[in-house]
Amino acid sequence: MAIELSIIIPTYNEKDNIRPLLGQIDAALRGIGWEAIFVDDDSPDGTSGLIREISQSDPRVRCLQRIGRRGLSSASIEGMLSSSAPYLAVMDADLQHDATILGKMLETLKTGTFDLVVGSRYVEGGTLGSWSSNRALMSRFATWTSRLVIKADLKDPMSGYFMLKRPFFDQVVRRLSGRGFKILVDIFASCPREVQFKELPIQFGQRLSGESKLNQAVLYEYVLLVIDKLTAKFLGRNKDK
Ligand SMILES: Nc1nc2c(ncn2[C@@H]2O[C@H](COP(=O)(O)OP(=O)(O)OP(=O)(O)O)[C@@H](O)[C@H]2O)c(=O)[nH]1
Ligand SMILES: [Mg+2]
Repeated sequence: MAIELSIIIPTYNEKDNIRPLLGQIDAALRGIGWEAIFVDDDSPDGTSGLIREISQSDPRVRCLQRIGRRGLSSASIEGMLSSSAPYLAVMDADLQHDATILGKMLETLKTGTFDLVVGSRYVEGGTLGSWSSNRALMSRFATWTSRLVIKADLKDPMSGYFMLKRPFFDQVVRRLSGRGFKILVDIFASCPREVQFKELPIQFGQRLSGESKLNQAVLYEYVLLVIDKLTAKFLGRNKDK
């Protein structure tokens, strides 16, 4: 079966989540040609070794191991660049992203004129799960700040779960900053035209295994991304004059 959809999954110390995640993807995408491209930043827990072991018996599974690098956005971009499928999805490895909507995301892209579909926690039917009020506040704050660089009325720009069409990716890829962990903000802020998008509700799951990588560095990198994009915006404007 031809590969129609590549699912890019950035990983850092997610060993125990890999097999359950592949099981969920497989169940969700019966009858669809898919592949999973894990982009692992040399996790000390041996995540890449396990993925390669699985690839031996399942050629739909691949591992792109990066050494001396970190960052979810650059991992996602490089994973997408390593695929030749017409549809590309990005999702977390920790089972927080509900794989059952992958089919619906694909269908939405195939039947509509959208460039991109987002799994959103902030549209009707979506939920945050059991986040602490601090964490929810931080996410709201980051979402609000993203308005500085994104014109679109995107309710969940912090989402790491989305699917897009390859021609759209090709259109934005050279403009991406690739900095930090918030690639959706990067994509929207880098697109030279209005992005045609749809948000589908997701119920954000609980991380069952492994540790969260959300820390101050993630916040710091996010602020740098916004500054980067703001600078580009102003420089671009000056050039137009
Ligand atoms: N390749 C790569 N993957 C990363 C890196 N940091 C995080 N990830 C992966 O990116 C995904 C999201 O990271 P999480 O730590 O789950 O971030 P989060 O979902 O915002 O935080 P929690 O809700 O606490 O889990 C997971 O699959 C991580 O393994 C990184 O530096 N490199
Ligand atoms: Mg997570």
